[in-house]
Amino acid sequence: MTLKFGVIGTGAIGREHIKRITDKLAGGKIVAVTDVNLDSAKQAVEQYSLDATIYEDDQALCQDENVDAVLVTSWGPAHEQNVLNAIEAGKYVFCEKPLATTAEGAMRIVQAEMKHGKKLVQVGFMRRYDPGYVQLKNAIDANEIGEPLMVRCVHRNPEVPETYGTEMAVVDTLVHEIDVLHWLINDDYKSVQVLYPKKTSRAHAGLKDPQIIILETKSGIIINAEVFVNCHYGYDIQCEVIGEDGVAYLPEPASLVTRKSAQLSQSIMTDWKVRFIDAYDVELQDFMDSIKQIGEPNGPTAWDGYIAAVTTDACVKAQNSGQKEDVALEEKPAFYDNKAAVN
Ligand code: NAI
Ligand code: NAD
Ligand code: ISE
Repeated sequence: MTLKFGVIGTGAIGREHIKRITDKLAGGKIVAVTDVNLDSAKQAVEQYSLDATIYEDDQALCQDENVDAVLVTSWGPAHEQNVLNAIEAGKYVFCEKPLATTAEGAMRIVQAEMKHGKKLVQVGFMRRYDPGYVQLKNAIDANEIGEPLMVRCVHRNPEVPETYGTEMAVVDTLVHEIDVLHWLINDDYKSVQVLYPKKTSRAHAGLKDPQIIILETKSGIIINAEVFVNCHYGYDIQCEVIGEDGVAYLPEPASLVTRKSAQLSQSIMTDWKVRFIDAYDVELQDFMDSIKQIGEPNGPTAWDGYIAAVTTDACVKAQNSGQKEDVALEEKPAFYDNKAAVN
């Protein structure tokens, strides 16, 4: 069985996912596309020689009977309505992060999915599929470093466009750490505080960069996360978990080491598309395979999207108040307790 996708948003990551579903992964096909910029949708169809219907809006795309699953790769503020339209049409939906830009928005999706009665939604938190993070999680779960006490992490981008504002540092960028870290250390967030170090001269006027975000978990683990999106030198993701018995590091991506002209060197990646390329492949393949095998997606759920949104809301509040802010989650509904296993 081929899973037929309708794509909402044919920008940077929309095209990356179209390409991998069309050329690389097994069992999926793009049959419909839309973008608020219709020219972009038309270009994507031409670029990848797709046999796909171009729709004027997301609602019409979701209602297409030929579409089994909707891929949401529009910009963040559009995701909530895109996903609600897909659920309304009873379609599976793979939504790039963030699921919604507010906790209330994410909760509306959770409620719509529960009302539908079956899991339809997977959120694009691809780091859970990255081999390095999986190794780190296995080490923590196997108690190799003892109880985790502290985490230090770094999320650096070489540069960002003028449209990237201070809030996006948490809603668009830190959201990856927010999702992967609570999964990694099996704990929930309790509070968050944001500090602003000296601003880089490379950040535009409306952006505070870098930022330090301090998250505390319910068991007392302190996470110190740096977001620095004009670091200039590369795309650099680091994570170090300090436990009672030892320390575990996220492996650096494999890279050739050279010795030349009295220098020992290794290159650093510059592009998110390349840094997590395997994880994007595996997450989308898993989405397709689990729908075929167990009738529902098996990856990060709408509830994970809700946890991320509550936490980013608290981070935005902390950005503005300068104070420690609470992360207040609703009780997890039983609907999200049982994770079906892929055979
Ligand atoms: P982009 O700006 O290149 O593309 C977004 C596209 O969506 C544009 O073509 C825009 O015209 C279209 N669009 C916006 N609103 C729309 C709407 N309401 N209906 C239909 N089309 C709409 O952005 P990019 O970089 O592709 O990011 C898209 C999403 O993917 C974002 O949510 C971003 O957070 C996420 N993303 C995730 C990454 C990851 O590592 N998982 C990496 C990059 C982006
Ligand atoms: P982009 O700006 O390149 O593309 C977004 C596209 O969506 C644009 O073509 C835009 O016209 C279209 N669009 C916006 N609103 C729309 C709407 N309501 N309906 C239809 N189309 C709409 O952005 P991008 O870099 O591709 O990012 C898109 C999403 O992917 C963002 O949510 C971003 O956070 C996420 N993203 C995730 C990762 C990741 O590592 N998982 C990486 C990059 C982007
Ligand atoms: C982008 O949307 C992503 O998701 C990238 O992974 C992240 O590094 C970047 O900061 C975001 O803007």
